[in-house]
Amino acid sequence: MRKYSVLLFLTIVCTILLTGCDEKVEMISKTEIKYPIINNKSNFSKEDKIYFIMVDRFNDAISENNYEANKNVKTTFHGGDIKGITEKLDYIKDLGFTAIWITPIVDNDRSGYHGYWAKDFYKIDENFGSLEDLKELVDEAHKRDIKIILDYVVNHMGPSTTWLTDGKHENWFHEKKIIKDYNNKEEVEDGWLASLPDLNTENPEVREYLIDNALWWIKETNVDGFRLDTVRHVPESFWNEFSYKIKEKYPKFYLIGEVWDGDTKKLEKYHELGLDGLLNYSIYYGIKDTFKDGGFATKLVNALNNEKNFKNKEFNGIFIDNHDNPRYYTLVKYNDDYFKAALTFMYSYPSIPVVYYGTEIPMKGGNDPDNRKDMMWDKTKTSKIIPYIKFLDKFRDEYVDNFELISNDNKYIAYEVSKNGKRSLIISNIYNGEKEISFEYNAKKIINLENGEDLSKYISSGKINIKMNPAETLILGVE
Ligand SMILES: [Ca+2]
Ligand SMILES: [Ca+2]
Ligand SMILES: [Ca+2]
Repeated sequence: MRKYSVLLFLTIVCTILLTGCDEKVEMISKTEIKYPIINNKSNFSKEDKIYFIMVDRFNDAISENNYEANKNVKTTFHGGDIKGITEKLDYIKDLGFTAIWITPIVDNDRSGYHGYWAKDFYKIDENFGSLEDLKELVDEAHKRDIKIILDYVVNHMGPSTTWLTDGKHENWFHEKKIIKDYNNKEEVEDGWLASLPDLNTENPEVREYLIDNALWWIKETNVDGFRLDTVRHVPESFWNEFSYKIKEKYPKFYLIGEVWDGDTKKLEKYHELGLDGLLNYSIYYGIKDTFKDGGFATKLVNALNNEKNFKNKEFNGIFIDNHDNPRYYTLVKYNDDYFKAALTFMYSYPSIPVVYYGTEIPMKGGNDPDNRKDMMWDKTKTSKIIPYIKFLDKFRDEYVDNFELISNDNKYIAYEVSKNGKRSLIISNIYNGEKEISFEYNAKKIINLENGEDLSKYISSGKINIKMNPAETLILGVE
């Protein structure tokens, strides 16, 4: 009798275990790369210039949707909305931009004014407007030859997502373990970014959900690209499948990833998985360690050397600041010359310039959230940087296709850009004092493109010999 009970017990246990095994979803490998790579065919190129907008902080067109807005609190909604962007399309067009990247617009947690704390992947946050508003933005932008890029987050959801506890999303999240060691790949991919529930993208259900959702946004709204958030926190096999499934249906769709790392080899790896471009943190560090009082041109030169690791750098985004880093104007302590030097380099480099809203006025701001202040519209009437950005925009269209480093020491950098046989030489004095600069260069005539002044007297026997003002940048037309 006792023996019989034991047998019965074992049979039941085995049955449960076996059934359990049968029903258990098999997780997808994190590293297996099995989908073809079909990137580099998007409708973006180095002819594009992207204007980057934090939706909540740009323009408040409708006060009726300011549900959670409180302008006195830096870390909650301020009232900016999708219609507010549509209203300003002519302003953005006039600055020369061909595309706009907007921070995520999906329904967020209460204080997720920035959009990166998703609550519902299929709904637009009530503070930002409606799906109709987004469709209208895309249509109106397209009428003006402006493309729209949505910010898309698959790594995590907002801290208070109900999916953690609703019983319907078993195995949808990685175990709560906050990332501490950012050099440990497994921890970076599976751990939680601070308090953010980390989606288990190895679960085929989660993966299918996210890919379906991404395709749904493209189909519904006709947007032109995604800026992919927190790419290095999601396994490689995900990006390979995600890119393929989007490009299989929409080969012209543009995917640009945020991999917060200055190592171009690491960035290029994601390009090889199927993304078109990366936000270039290597060049960003090079720019910010060069164009400032006490900067060294060698920092940017080193970054330029590391560009060899990119196969298609023209699809990368190049930037001087963003919503995660201090505004450049603050970084250089409001020195207009260094600020212009950095802007000039960004507009001269043959990747895609990505300009953070407010750069053109120029706005100040330290670390997050100080770098996310409301756009100061009154300043657009008096800003001296707006004409400079318009000048750089035309300059880029006319001269920027090829790029070559010509000469440098620690305290100056000279580089040449050219397009359709037109050449321009750009010299930046990094030293915050007058500096004699001399280097070999082949030219008959040099003209200051900003004011038309002929500077050919500084050419002699195959060399340029010029005394430059503190932190000065010269943009020269060359014959
Ligand atoms: Ca509003
Ligand atoms: Ca909400
Ligand atoms: Ca993750």
